[in-house]
Amino acid sequence: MKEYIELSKEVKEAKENNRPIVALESTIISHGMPYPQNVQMAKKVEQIIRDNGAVPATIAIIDGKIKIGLEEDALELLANSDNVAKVSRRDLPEIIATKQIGATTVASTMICAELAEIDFFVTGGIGGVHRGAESTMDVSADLDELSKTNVAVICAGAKSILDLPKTMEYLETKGVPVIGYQTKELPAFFTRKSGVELNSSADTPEEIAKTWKVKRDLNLTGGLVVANPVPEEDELPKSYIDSIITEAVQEAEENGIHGKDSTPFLLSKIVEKSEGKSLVTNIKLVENNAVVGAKIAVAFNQH
Ligand code: PSU
Ligand code: MN
Repeated sequence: MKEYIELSKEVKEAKENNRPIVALESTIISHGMPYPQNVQMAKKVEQIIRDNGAVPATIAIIDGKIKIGLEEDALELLANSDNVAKVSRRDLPEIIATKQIGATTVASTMICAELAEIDFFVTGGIGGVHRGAESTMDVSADLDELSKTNVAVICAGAKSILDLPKTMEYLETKGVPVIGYQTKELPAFFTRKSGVELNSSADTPEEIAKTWKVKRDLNLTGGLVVANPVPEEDELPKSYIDSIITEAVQEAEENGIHGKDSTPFLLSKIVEKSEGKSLVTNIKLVENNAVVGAKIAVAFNQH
């Protein structure tokens, strides 16, 4: 298995010195944001993690290897090439075997992080049950991954391109804890509120680190979601973004967009329709998640 995994120098040193490490995904770079904001975001988020006492490990597939920790040229390649595959669990073996460039989703980043023994992973939003899933059966592989792979994911909830109540039902069925960070309500990515009440909330990174430790000690297989709302000053007005999302979902339907193309299509439509406002908020919330994720990893490391 080791033959497929390659750690960057920074990550290797962090492992040798038992330092806290935070994984980052690359689909958000290649398929979630336009260039050059995507690569700027990726670098800044890595720096925020360092500034908060942890070591960043952005994950991607390059040259037949799972790269754990990327140099600047690799980040640039992922951000600005048009032949980057979107790699979920299904795609991982093929993309490695055929030596394609692959950007990892939440699901495959969790798999790779677990292989590299990294417990914490920061991103923007997780995939979920899509609106209309009762007819399309479009449910992100991220949700199943959360039920079986031992990585805690720090995010700003999920976009309301998804059906949030159904997403929560699915996670409940699969036994995945969703902990609101300083909130009792599931955040909806661009907005702090969704109207969906949470079963758990925590006020400090230490509390989350403790819960994670107990989950691991009990061998309760699977991940955990930390739902961290976008800062108040960066959130978008709910009615404004909701109407844009509804339009985007409708256009996806009219264009017959489905499968792995669905989420990237919706994300880029939302950026286009909001004239970039959604992108600004998206970047801010990932940065905010990086602060919290690094603090949780640091707290866990002290146990
Ligand atoms: N949601 C976002 N930004 C993203 C994604 C989701 O707000 O970039 C990406 C993540 O990589 C996530 C993936 O794992 O989309 C989900 O895709 P799908 O719905 O095809 O499972
Ligand atoms: Mn899907």
